[in-house]
Amino acid sequence: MKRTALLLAALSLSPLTLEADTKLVPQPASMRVTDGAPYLIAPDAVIVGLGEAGSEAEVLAKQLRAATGYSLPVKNEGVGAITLTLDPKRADQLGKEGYSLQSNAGGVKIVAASPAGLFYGGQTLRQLLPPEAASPKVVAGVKWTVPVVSIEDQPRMAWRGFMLDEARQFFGMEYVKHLLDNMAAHKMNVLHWHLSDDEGWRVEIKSLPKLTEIGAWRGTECALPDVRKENHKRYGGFYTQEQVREIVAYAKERHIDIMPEFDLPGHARAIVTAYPEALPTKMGGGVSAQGFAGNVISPARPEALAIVDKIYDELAELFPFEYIHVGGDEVNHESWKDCPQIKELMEKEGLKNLHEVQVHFTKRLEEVVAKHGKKLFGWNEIQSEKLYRGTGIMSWTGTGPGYDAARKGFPVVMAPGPHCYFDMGYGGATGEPPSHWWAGDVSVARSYAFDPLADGGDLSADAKDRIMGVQGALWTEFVKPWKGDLVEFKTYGEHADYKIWPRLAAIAEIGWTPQERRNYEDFSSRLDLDYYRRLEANGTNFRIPVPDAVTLKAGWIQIKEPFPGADLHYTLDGTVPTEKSPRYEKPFALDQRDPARLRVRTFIDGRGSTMVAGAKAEPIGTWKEGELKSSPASLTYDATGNLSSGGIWRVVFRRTGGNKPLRLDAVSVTVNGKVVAEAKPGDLANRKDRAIARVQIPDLPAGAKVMVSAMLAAPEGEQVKGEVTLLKSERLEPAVTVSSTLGAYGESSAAMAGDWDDSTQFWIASQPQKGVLATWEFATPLSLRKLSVPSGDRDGIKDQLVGGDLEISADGKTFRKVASFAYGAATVELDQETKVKALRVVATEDQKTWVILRDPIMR
Ligand code: TNX
Repeated sequence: MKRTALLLAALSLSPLTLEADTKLVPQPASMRVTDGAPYLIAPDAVIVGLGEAGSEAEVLAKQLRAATGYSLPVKNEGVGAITLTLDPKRADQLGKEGYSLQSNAGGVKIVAASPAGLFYGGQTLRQLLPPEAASPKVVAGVKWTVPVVSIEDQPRMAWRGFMLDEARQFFGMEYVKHLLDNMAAHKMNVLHWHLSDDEGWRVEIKSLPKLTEIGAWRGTECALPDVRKENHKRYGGFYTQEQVREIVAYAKERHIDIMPEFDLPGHARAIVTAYPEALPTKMGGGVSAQGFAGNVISPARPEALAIVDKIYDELAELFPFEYIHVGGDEVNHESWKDCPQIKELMEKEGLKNLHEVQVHFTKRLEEVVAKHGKKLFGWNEIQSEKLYRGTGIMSWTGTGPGYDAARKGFPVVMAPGPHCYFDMGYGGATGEPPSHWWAGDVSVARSYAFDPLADGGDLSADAKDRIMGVQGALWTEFVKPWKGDLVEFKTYGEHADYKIWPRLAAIAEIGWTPQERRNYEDFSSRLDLDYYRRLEANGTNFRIPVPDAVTLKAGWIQIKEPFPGADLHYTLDGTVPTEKSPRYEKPFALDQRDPARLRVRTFIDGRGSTMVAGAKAEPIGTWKEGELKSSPASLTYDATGNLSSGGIWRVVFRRTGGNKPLRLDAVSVTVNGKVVAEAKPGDLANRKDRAIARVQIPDLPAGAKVMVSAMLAAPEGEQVKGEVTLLKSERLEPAVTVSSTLGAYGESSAAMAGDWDDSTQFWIASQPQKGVLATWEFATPLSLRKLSVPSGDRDGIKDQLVGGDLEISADGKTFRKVASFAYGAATVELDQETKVKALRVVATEDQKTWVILRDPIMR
């Protein structure tokens, strides 16, 4: 309520809202904007929907009535101020979902070859109106103007999807409708509804009542246990069949298809808790990626198959869309390995391994859905040459599995984690809510940078055509009410909105806009105040963007605004900026203050963003081609104002041109002419395209003049140029010895998991058995609050430890467990400062892959 009041106050003051808006998201395929008197919707305007366009005209009228409060009657003939025409003859030109929209002072004409096209034309019209047009309630005092434009538009890709995980959390009818509204406004057309997983089952199945009686509820008083220490007594919910039909119809009106997912045969703990007879008759071992044992149904057991068939019979009735998603990801095949029934099945069907058992199960489901006239979709793990070529493959572990499937003849949707998973953090700010981390930070820019067809160069035209589109995804393990220092979510939906918007706008544009019309600078200029006010007007709790870059250059602070005219406020003493803090207008001199204590936030209509802490140093200098020789040359740079406080710093010499290697022999730092730090040989690292020195800097006196000198050579050729930057370390980097009895791959070694160089790692060149993998012993005991040991490839999910513990020791002898590995890391926040002399990583399961261990992050 309070927020709405503030919003309205702000809107009535803002001149921006009286202006016509031509910044559309997604960007249309072609648009011409002409100067000229806009069209102003009059209170007595009539909307005409010729012939079959009538129902689309009614949908648009309903949306426009809500905000304008005008009656906007819909007629089937004559001329109206807004006219919708269905013209199948334009199909060649406009495609299945395209439209043309012409506006001038006299009104707006939308033409399309299909109802979907008319609908999208209507959504464009709403975006051409002031932001208040998105309000579900009447907003008085707005001039409902439409600029003069001529648009011809149609989508690049047929599948523009989003997946919501409602198994881990339950959002309910109102939230799903709200999500569908926003998806439709962004011209998205598939909601992939993840409705069952280890933590819950969410749809009434009349022939299997226990699925919802038992499977929809978890907590300390339920059969399905509590997860992630949420401490629920009884948490959950489900959709009745009637409610599902209501959602499907609501989506249909917005030209969105709903693809339900019931994850099988793994991720099935909710199902097997309700119906244990679906489990293997004899359980094998192992745990799933999320650490659950016994969450896989048995494809060899008649009771299990009967349950699956009943589920699919009712699903097929409920969901009219041509695809049903089987899941099929992250199946712990180990749980099948001891079951006599499965062995029997393998023998009978000639299945060579447990993956083939899953393929056999998937093939059977293909037949089940075919009986209902439908096709299957699944996560990329289901893929096999043996599957029907109508089965869709959803590529999530990267794009490789998607290209591979397209090459082999399967329809594909691309949803690679590093671009499409909104359960990852946005990055670039402090105070962000908890999130997954296995795919790295997924900034809006990183989402936007994805092109589903980019690396498919070697694909035939046919194979390329099989890549139907792109999909964003929100997994919801961490999506729940949450109160941080800077942002707060009172409901599950508020948190979901925060993680979805504006990242889903980036995905929408990938799917809709021709690749050659896409460009991030332009996109972010369209995610402006008006864009966010559209989201705000319908109650969407989007994430307010923080500045893209806060940089320090020669003692000056420069802040790059996240969108034109953003309201940025900062402090210089480490306190949290409010709207009363100084407003950033232009670059300012830091004047010896510590850049690490700079804080910046963005404000929109009284609401503040998370925070950028500290400034990133711009290069303190460069060297030109020819400046380096085969023998070391001496380079000296003024770092005053940049190297600004004591601690561990890295001096990074980065190559920006040429491809010859660098060799760094020495680095020293002087303060007021006196040497205060020198890099020791072990502190110098020469990488392919950079050389790095690590130096320990003492506290600096005020006003100190700081110089950095280096001996740098280009032994194989002088044709290299580059730049020099200073980076302050945010973590502890103590002297440590890492030991392991396991062999390392290639040039890696155990020591590389404690060399404080993020580009190296300890890569264990075998599948480790249960037991200690590595031990870190510190030269002197540390006092720690936070500790995390990452495992797996830095940029992906390769070679993560699955089933393992992190243990610490005060004396280096007796260890105690403090965290388990999940999604590639073991992380713990200790209740109090804790003495740690050593730590170690222990595998609690035999591993199925090689394992990578990296530098611990300690504070
Ligand atoms: C992997 S993506 C999963 C989900 C998790 C997600 C977290 C996929 C098919 N499986 O079960 O929620 O990672 O990012």
